[in-house]
Amino acid sequence: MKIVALAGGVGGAKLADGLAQILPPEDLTVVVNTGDDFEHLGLTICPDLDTVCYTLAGLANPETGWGRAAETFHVLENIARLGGEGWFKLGDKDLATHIERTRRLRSGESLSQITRDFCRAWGVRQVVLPMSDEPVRTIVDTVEYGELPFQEYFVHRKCEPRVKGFRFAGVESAKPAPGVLEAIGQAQAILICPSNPWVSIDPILAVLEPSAICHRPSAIRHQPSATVAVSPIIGGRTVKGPAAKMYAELGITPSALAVARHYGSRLTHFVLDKVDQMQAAEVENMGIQTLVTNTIMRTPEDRRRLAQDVLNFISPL
Ligand code: FO1
Repeated sequence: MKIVALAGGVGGAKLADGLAQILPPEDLTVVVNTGDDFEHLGLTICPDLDTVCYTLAGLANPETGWGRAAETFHVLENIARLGGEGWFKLGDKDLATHIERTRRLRSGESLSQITRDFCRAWGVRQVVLPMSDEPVRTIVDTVEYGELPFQEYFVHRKCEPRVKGFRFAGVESAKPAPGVLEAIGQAQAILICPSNPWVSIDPILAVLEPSAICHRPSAIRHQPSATVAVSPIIGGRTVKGPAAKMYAELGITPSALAVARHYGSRLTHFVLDKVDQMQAAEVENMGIQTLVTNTIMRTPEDRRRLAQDVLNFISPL
């Protein structure tokens, strides 16, 4: 079964890894958010793309989920000692990725080409695509500071400012990266990973729609048989990251149901955790089939089990 997974950072990377443990590599394409990319220390940093690639390559830091395993920070420590910026923790191995990617971007190569080559070098056999080769930058509108670039909000200010809204600068002129629409056209299902709906998945949807996955007759050519989302909100909270806080600050009670409503009529199927099973009926009332299962991914086996549950759920298609 050919699957296109839409993924942001750590949660998306974990489920993509679960799928990669089951599916033949040619059956999995991961389309990754680039809205939280930014320019830092003169380098182009693509955190979600790197998180997905490192995870699929078995190179990711198991404690943080982002960055490299067995990492050192000599370069950053020395930059900070010189008075430079040390708040974004770029490790020495990780820096090699950013330096080489930035060099190739500056010489005119596209992010998708570079990602394909890096994946080959790291032994990643699945297709990993940035959502777009054109820069899109997530801007977080906050009560305290007005608009903040994403990493300024997320890492530098530790998600503490209260959010009022989001925009994706550059999205109007950003096309899906080469291969994205083709993969969607051939997929039996689109899987929206348990990533942050506001800042990991919405930027991807903003690039893809209306041409790719909205369930309208005009898009029928590209329409996959199923669009399934896995809720990142479990018992009103997130395993990691500020999605629940964002829902609350935007006046929406954080819940799996809120996530299902967020994606709305795009969804044919929805996966929610056992602790939220009381919400399944209301999601079903929206005309969306539900699966209630364990969705927490602590171990590689958990990733595989959740991926298998999702595949079994949509496989009658
Ligand atoms: N997240 C943090 O909370 N603090 C960091 O210092 C940090 C550094 C970092 C370096 C490389 C990388 O690929 C990711 C990194 N992240 C860090 C994670 C990242 O900022 C976020 O998880 C994503 O942007 C949100 O999906």
